[in-house]
Amino acid sequence: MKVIVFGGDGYLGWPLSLRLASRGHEVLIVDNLFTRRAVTEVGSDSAFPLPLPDKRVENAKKESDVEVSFQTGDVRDYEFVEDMIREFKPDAVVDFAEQRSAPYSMIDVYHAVHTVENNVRGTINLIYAISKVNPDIHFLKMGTMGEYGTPSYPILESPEVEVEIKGKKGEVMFPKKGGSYYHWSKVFDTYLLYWSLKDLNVLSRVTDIMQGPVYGTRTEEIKSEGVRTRFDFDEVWGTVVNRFCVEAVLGMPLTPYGKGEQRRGFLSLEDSMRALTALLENPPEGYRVVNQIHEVYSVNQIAEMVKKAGEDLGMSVEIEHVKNPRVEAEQHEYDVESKVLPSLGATPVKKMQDEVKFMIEDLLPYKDRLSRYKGAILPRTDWRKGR
Ligand code: NAD
Ligand code: USQ
Repeated sequence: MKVIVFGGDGYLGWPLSLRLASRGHEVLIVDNLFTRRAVTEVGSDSAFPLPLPDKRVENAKKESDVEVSFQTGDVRDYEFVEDMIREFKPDAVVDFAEQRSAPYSMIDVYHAVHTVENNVRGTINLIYAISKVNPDIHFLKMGTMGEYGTPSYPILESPEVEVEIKGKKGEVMFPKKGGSYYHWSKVFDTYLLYWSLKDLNVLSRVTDIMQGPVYGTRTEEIKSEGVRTRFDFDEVWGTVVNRFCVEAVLGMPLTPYGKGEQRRGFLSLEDSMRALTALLENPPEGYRVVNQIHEVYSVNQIAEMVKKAGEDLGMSVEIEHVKNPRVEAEQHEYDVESKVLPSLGATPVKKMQDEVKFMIEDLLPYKDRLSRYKGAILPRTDWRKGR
């Protein structure tokens, strides 16, 4: 297969590019390096030093014997996107090129607008470019489980659901409820994609995969420093498991927000890569929504797991709940249907309780680097007051 990975410089895009290339696919990465700049903007940096794109590509060849190409560019630039697709002639296009931090989208009006504009504009550009160049291209879009919110009803793996209103039945799009401007931008992406395929009929194969927060430092291809993927841990860009591991390494108390009973479906970086690869290698006819739900844990359970892993490694780890800066349910149902990935044989191979130990071990040699950004760790971005 030939695949363009838009957003391939990021946490998920880089390891996916390595994974696809190592399986013999031809990969072109396109990225405008936004996340590198935006993490600096909030006073932090990746836990592992990130080589510049050319060097990264060179390291991949040297250290992992994997060949990928890199093109700097912005998915918001329609002519550029269409040219890339016309010239490279991909079988599949992966779209990771989005502003992906919920707290970043809640900093102020400018960050909210940037998030929605960046994400939705990129999606529309890709819909147009694919439909114009070759509607048969498989468009794999990374959605997010957070599009659904935390409802009291089961979350089905279906784009539509039947409703009855005043005695009349009809199909509506599966209900969504974002918890940040970021999450709402993903909801809008989903609606646009489904409508473009089903009603406009300008796309023929779309996978909209909903993943929960991804954690981890390792994949099969990432074995040396030069090919590591970025790893964020500050209050804006770090996701909860990754943050807790860094807090443990720095001797800071782990920070469950509020009651800590919020539950999410977590998955390791390796399991995320396996799922995405299986979906790309098995494209759908039409529209496919995929819920990837591997390990459902509360934030409190994760804190306990990281504490135990740290203590097993001889560290002393405390847990200290902090006031929740977000607007979210801290106790809720989470009943998620997930049939597509198991049907493709993509079942989880990693367990969080093992992985967090490896993560702490991988992070320990970078303790001095991490401590430089200690001031960026405690939550400052409040959903109602901003930053
Ligand atoms: P990331 O920020 O590390 O990667 C996103 C990449 O896209 C970055 O390299 C960034 O520079 C690039 N980008 C952003 N806007 C762009 C633009 N306009 N043009 C070109 N490139 C652009 O984020 P990630 O964690 O790798 O997430 C990738 C995707 O997966 C996102 O769509 C995110 O919403 C989704 N997702 C992430 C997680 C998670 O836990 N990390 C979980 C579920 C879904
Ligand atoms: N949380 C804590 N303590 C912390 C950090 C977070 O208790 O120190 C809590 C949050 O309040 C939230 C949960 O952990 O309830 C998850 O937060 P997160 O920062 O790990 O994840 P989130 O903001 O939801 O976003 C991440 C990715 C995003 C992706 C999403 C999947 O950044 O790109 O879409 O996970 S999901 O959560 O399923 O929507």
